[in-house]
Amino acid sequence: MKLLVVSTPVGPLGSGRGGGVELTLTGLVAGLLQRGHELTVLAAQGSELSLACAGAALWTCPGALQPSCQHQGREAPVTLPAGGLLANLWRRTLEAAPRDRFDAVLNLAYDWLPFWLTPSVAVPIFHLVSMGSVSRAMDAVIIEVAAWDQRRLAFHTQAQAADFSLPSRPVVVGNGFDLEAYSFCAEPEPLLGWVGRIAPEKGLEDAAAAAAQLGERLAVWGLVEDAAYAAAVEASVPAGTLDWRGFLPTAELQRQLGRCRALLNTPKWNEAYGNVVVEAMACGVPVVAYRRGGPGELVEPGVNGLLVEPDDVAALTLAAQAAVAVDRRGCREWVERHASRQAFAARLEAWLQGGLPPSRTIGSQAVA
Ligand code: HBI
Repeated sequence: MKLLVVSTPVGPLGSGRGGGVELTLTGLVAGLLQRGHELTVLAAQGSELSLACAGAALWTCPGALQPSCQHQGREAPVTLPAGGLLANLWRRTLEAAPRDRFDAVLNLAYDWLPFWLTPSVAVPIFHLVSMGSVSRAMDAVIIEVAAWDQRRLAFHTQAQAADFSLPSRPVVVGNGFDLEAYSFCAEPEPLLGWVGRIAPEKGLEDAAAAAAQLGERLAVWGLVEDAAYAAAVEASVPAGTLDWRGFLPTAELQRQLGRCRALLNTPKWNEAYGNVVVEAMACGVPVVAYRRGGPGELVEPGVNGLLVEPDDVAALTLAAQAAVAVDRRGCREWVERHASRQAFAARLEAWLQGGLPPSRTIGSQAVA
């Protein structure tokens, strides 16, 4: 298939502002390229594609970055900044799709406009929904597409899809990672880890409290999206408990993350998937997570980590101690079975081809 992948308008690829969706885009582009599809990526000016995506064309667009939607509140109206990147991305998409004869457009933005356009344009637009329910405006437009043709939607986990009242069983595609990029570490240091955008919905304060309770250090990796929140968490535990490591590219992150004896994952919201959970397991690091959202579905107690009742810091602390009993090789093997790039791309291909009218080109030959 000839596919146009449209990225998130919150920031350029490679900046970390897109959060998990940047990793998802890299995985799906590289995976679909490996399966012989022809890909073009449309993203914000200043975007860079990783080496694994070198076979894809990269088109970029200028424009004012879209405000991140998960901090706007459930009743927030849809915003479209003047000279906005989102509008530019979709003007470019609607012009290029028929002209360059793309078989399908794959949207990764969690924004109103591309969902709203879907039933009204000839080119098949598919959406890999990147978050759970965040606002009434987004819920409404996602459900509108589902009512029109739910084959155009895919979700990362059942827990995420369950946020939306969908007419039929959701397509769940998980996620996919380049496992060669993650090296297994058999002998960890006495270090706990936490990875994610530093923002309230990620619940860093609970992991900090558990580490302080155990008298252990907690290494923290991620873009500080909310500085006031980060400062408040720092002040909530004894000095030296938190070891702030910043936002690192995958190669460096996995090298450091692999040394942790466990990752604490403390989402306060319905985390759609939990990339960091799989990245840790890929390095052999067991994950102690709240039984919530995607991580609640990805962690198999005793196999690749432990699950804890949400927001129960005392239970999180006990489980963080018990995590030493989880076999590190078993964590890596779980990822190889469920979250490789190849497995993800196969699920994506099945989803896209299942939603296309049979007459469109499948693979490189036109079919009758
Ligand atoms: N906000 N408006 C908007 N659009 C997005 O695509 C978006 C977002 N916030 C966060 C986000 N995407 C990604 O971090 C998701 O993968 C979570």
